Amino acid sequence: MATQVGIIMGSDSDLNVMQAAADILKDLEVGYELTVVSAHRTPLRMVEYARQAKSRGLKVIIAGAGGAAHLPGMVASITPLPVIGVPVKSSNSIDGWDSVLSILQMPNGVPVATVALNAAKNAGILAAQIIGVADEKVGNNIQRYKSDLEKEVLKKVSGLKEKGFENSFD
Ligand code: RP5
Repeated sequence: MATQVGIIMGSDSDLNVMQAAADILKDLEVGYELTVVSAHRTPLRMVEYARQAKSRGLKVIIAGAGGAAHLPGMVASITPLPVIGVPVKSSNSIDGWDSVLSILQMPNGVPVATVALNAAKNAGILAAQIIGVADEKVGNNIQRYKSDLEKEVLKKVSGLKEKGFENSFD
């Protein structure tokens, strides 16, 4: 399976959150790589990673960081690839808000598709959806994933009915 998504994070302490992106990409049969790239501690590695990402064959980058989270935005400023940012509620974070705002509030011209706090799973799904536009197998896997979600909810609807909660809709 070709590696199409690069998952990077500011520290290995982000892995407990970022693992969810790797897990869902595996489920959706999207090839990924995962490593630590720190905007503040390894700025030259960050520049090189971003510069080489497209020529190495990546299609999407998922970047997670906590606190003063500059990694997703800086990578997006260098690469032409779409960057999905995952704000991480880290040990140096003030309730996650610093990370959310650092990743979300990008200037015009340099977008980062920011998911919810710690929502690495959604970042993985979004990356797969982007890949799935041109990759039929991945696109079909996304369709299946969505229909499984629907089935799960409908099971919950039946569960509520079985408990005696009625509605006039179904
Ligand atoms: C950020 O600082 C990292 O992304 C991480 O969320 C946070 C803390 O890093 P460590 O001190 O745990 O390495 O740059």
